[in-house]
Amino acid sequence: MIVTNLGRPALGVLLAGLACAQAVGAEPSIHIVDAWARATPPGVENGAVYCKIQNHGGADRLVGARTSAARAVEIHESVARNGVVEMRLVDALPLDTGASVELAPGGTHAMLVGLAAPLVAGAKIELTLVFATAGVVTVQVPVVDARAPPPAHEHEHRGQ
Ligand SMILES: [Cu+2]
Repeated sequence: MIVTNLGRPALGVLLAGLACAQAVGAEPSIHIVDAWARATPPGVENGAVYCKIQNHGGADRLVGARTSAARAVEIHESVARNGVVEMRLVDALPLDTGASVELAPGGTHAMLVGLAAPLVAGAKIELTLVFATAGVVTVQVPVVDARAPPPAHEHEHRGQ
């Protein structure tokens, strides 16, 4: 009798174990770590998100991003030219096998274009990154009041 009574719970545990194994197997090969967004003062239209993208899978490409916090998300790289830092739109950010690519102030960043509201320190926004192979990866991004403000010219070169 005792064996019979334990039958169903034991099966349940077994199935739970299988489901867990599947979840681990389906874990995305792309990891996003240390994500943060710079807090923005009222009236500023654009924001920026920084993070590290770690690719534990095969060669891949970051091909897009979106967030409910802004009208659009563009991948930009900052390029110094004639002593002036300009931003350039990146269609696709290549990620070699095993690569760790850092999006950081003064370099490549995810630009939030047309903020729905100012980014307030302490808040969190959700950012979805789209990879050609790994698919969609969504991360929670804390908004940080960065101590060092970016150079005033950092984001003033669109359309030139
Ligand atoms: Cu930018």
